[in-house]
Amino acid sequence: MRRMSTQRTICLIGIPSIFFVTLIVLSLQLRSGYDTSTKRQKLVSAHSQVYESRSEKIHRSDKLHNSHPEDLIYNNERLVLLGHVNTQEEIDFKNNGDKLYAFNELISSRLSLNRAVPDTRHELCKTKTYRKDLPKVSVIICFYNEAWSTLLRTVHSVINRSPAEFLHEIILVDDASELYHLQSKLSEYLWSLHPNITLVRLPDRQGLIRARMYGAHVASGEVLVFLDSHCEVNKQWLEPLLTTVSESRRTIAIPVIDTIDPNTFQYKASSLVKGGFNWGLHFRWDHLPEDYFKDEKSHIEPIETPTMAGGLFAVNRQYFRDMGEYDPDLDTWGGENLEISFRFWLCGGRLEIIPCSRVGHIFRQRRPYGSVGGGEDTMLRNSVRVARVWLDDYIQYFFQTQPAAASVKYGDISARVNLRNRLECKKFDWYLKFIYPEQTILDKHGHGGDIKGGVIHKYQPKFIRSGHIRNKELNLCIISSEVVPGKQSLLTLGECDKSGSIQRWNETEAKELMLVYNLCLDAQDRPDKVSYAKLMKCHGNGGSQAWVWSIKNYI
Ligand code: UD2
Ligand code: MN
Repeated sequence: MRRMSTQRTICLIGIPSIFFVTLIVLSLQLRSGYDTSTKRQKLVSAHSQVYESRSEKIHRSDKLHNSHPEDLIYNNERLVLLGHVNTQEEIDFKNNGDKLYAFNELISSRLSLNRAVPDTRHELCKTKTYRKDLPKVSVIICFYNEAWSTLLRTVHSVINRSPAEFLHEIILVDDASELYHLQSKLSEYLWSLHPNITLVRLPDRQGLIRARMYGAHVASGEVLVFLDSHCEVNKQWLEPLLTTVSESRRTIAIPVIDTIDPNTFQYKASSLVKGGFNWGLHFRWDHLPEDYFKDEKSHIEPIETPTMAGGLFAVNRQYFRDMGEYDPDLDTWGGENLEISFRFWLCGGRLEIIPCSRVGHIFRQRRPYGSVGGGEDTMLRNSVRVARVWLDDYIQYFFQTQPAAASVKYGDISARVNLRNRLECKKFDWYLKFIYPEQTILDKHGHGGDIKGGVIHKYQPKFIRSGHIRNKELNLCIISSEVVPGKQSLLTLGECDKSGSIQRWNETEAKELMLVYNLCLDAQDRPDKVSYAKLMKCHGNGGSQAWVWSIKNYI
């Protein structure tokens, strides 16, 4: 198998330059009237030119690695070695990467664009065979100021690991990036890489939601697959997704999202979980009921999921269009994943996670870019639009959880309300009863209760005890800065204060230390081997979030 994919890669790169990269500049704008911040644009491009000249040399080392397609560097020890910095140039490069991308670009740029990743599928997946007449796919990757190495590794992995007969085209949508390396150098590179790559440059930044819609309008494959611009698809990732969408045109097929560590670039398997949400309309992962895996086969069967994380999925192109694509008035980032999930379930579609399809994604701890036009974070306004169109009376729980939402100006939602009527969608009550019965309703104090009539098998983290985490000798406690959505919280040692919620930790049965719902203490590996702890979304997989008590003293 390995040899076959090696040959394919070399052969694609070796074909002469009769390939064309279609450079499309779309002048059409879905929404007009916002101004791009030219000041910021100038700043960023001036910065990126300096950055580019410094980084040229380091990028050159890519070429060396690339001479070994399917390079086997995924062992963590070797990744740690790759993270070493010796010169000032390398230190600057790393610091710039942290700032611009919120991941360790130094390691990434030293890794092969064709690196192999561990095959994280269940053993039963490996014996599965797929039809030869699956539909053709347009893979759409939107990006804004993405690092060279991660963007291109996404593209390389798609080319290397997708059967050529199903890969109709790859569409890259540049959401008006300002970084220098994404200008002419990128189109030149793509020109020589694959015959069917289209690069769409948006004249003004649109945000990821409208950028995806542009991509979908340019696409001509029967099926669309969306990916973020910092992914690595795994072995046989495409066939299971295409099988699901071709057998059931109304189903959105979602791969299991494996984790690429933003600090070490280690590729880690994720366990099988479902998508859910809380009443603040934040996406969350929910555990499957304990008895779910009684039968071995359940490790490879599609899993119905109430919501999806948003970035990675396959859908029939025409059905996506008929179902109203996305709300084009959702800005920059956030909310569209719950909107499309609610809409598909309520209006005749469905969402399934396909365990045999795995795609790695860099989960970073902060978003390194601001909103389109430089305004506030868009998540709340986007969520208000979603809530007002879809939640019916349950919107009270959203307002109860997010009081600031009540006064947010959310624009005109009539087109989406009309869509809901036109598609004859069900009431939100139905979704809660039949698709997300695990969801709880809130009492007036904001505590959860059961949805009447639903089957309750929700993963409720069971708290064993709760309290401070105190260093006895120093008499100091672990304290988090105020938890603000979208912002990394700082953990420090400080004076113990019994009343302080930012220092009250809940120990769960799964050995997590949870601060507020869904935020857990997570052990981070650093290339220099000094581990430290951070507050991260609870992933429920144990590992870096499982803490054991010991009486040993560590120095
Ligand atoms: C998650 C999703 C993401 C999206 C988001 C909610 C996964 C793995 N990722 O956030 O796809 O659904 O939740 O909105 O499920 N981008 C643009 N223009 C912009 C900003 C971003 O094109 O103005 C691109 C960006 O380069 C990336 C993609 O959109 O390829 C998603 O952005 P992200 O990676 O910052 O979002 P993430 O993974 O935190
Ligand atoms: Mn992402």
